[in-house]
Amino acid sequence: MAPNIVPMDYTKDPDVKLPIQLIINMPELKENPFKERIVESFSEDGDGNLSFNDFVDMFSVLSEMAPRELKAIYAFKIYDFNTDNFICKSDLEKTLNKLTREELTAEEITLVCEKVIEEADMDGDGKLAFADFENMISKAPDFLRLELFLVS
Ligand SMILES: [Ca+2]
Ligand SMILES: [Ca+2]
Repeated sequence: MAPNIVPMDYTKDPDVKLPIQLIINMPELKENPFKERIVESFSEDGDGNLSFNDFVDMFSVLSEMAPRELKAIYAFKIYDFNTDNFICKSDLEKTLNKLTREELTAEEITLVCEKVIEEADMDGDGKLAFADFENMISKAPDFLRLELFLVS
């Protein structure tokens, strides 16, 4: 997986971090509208730089072979733009804008978000906790298909 981008001595020095700018420009991620969020979600130090282990985790979750439950956990993190552990209306609007590559109008996005939250929000607090999110992806599995955006 992009061995040309990993420095030759990388595996010998596990403390080396791959900077986010390098990763989001990899051919596998370059066209992905969620690339910054994906990398940030796998970054243990939280600033978007990846250790070798983070890097390997990222590609295993993005692969088609990844277990559904693992994909769900990371999809939730990726779509939670403001990292408050809930997917609120503004997170969902950003997600839908990216998923639809900004082909919908602002009004259409708002309508879809309201409908999705209304249907998925089981405890009625107006935002989606992980359990609500699982409910949502059981109805709209496309939200889980992170590999859709991987350019191979
Ligand atoms: Ca959030
Ligand atoms: Ca809720």
